[in-house]
Amino acid sequence: MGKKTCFGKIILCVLAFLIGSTVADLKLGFYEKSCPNAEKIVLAHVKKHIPNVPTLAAPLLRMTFHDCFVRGCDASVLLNDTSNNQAERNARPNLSLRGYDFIDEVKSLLEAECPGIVSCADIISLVARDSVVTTGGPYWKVPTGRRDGTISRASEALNNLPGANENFNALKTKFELKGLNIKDLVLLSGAHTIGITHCNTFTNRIYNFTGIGDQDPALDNDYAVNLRANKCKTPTDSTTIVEMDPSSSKNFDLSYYKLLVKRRGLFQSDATLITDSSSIAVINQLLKKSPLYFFAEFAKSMEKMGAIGVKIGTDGQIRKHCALVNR
Ligand code: HEM
Ligand SMILES: *[C@@H]1O[C@H](CO)[C@@H](O)[C@H](O)[C@H]1NC(C)=O
Ligand SMILES: *[C@@H]1O[C@H](CO)[C@@H](O)[C@H](O)[C@H]1NC(C)=O
Ligand SMILES: CC(=O)N[C@H]1CO[C@H](CO)[C@@H](O)[C@@H]1O
Repeated sequence: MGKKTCFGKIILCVLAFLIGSTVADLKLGFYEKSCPNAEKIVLAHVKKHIPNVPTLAAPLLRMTFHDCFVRGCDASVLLNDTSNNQAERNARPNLSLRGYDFIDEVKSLLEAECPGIVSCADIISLVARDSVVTTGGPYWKVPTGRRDGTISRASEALNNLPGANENFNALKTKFELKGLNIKDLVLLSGAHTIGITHCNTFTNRIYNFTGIGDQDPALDNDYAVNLRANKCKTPTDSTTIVEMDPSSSKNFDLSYYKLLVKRRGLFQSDATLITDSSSIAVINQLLKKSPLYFFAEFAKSMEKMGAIGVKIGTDGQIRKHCALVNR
């Protein structure tokens, strides 16, 4: 961030500095001495199971986003409710966040190998990367050494996680608050090249956009007609599953961006990426180049996201069970 922008946005700059200063403290192969097989065990478990359930790669990738945007990448997303606290995983945006069991399985294997050493936060990050790679997606570096948080609040998930109906400025602000820029926003949204959603995240766009029974003019008409006829047949459907990138929802490729420019982004948060000139520039650049360029740029943004607000050194703890704070 240049000096000029810093003067206007002192708070963002301080944040960016704080985030930047912790990046250096995560390191590749953090468990090399303390638990030499840790990363191999994670990869082996992913390779053994994800090919049988390839649709799990998407929610595991999404989990890093939901973890890192709330209190930093500290596995706060995995904590269970307690008698006097509603945790992040029970906040509305978690709807259908899946893969908790998978993370728990990996954690059990690692606790058996080296008790109390490998954090749940690192497990989330490693599992996401390995799952995406195993299904043919991009590789990114995952420096480790994150420690686990002890606090998880549903209200913070609601405040920090962007919603499917947010506009460009809202998304931009939420990403900036995490030290991520417009390019990161466009690239990370590219994760919607895999995975699924439920009708209720976008039915407003096809049934009742402004409250007069209309559809979102930003959505391609043929696409809207098709969604109503074949997918979300009623305005109240909340169970039918829809791919964000139909026909290639299992492939990590450029087709998400191809759809965006055809006005077929499924969420408003996707569609809005073609309403800003610098965001459009990033999309056009991606579309001009090969998928490998997308992979390389996506990797950089994932590395940035994976370093948000991490707890290191003696901060936090290494949870024994990912859903519970150590007693
Ligand atoms: C830019 C703001 C974002 C918004 C508003 C958003 C919103 C959503 C919503 C509403 C869903 C569907 C949930 C459901 O109905 O089950 C979803 C799915 C998904 N999101 Fe995002 N998302 C955003 C960014 C990201 C980022 C940064 C990532 C990861 C890098 C990501 C990865 C995914 C994946 C992989 C799925 C599919 C999950 C599955 O198949 O279960 N999203 N997102
Ligand atoms: C955490 O909550 C989930 C969902 O309610 C439950 O299945 C699981 O057993 C809980 N984990 C622990 C360790 O209490
Ligand atoms: C659209 O939304 C408005 C305002 O919420 C509601 O009064 C109306 O009944 C809805 N119309 C349809 C066709 O669902
Ligand atoms: C997977 C999970 O924990 N889902 C929860 C998300 O939040 C809703 C409440 O808003 C719960 O009912 C779900 O169980």
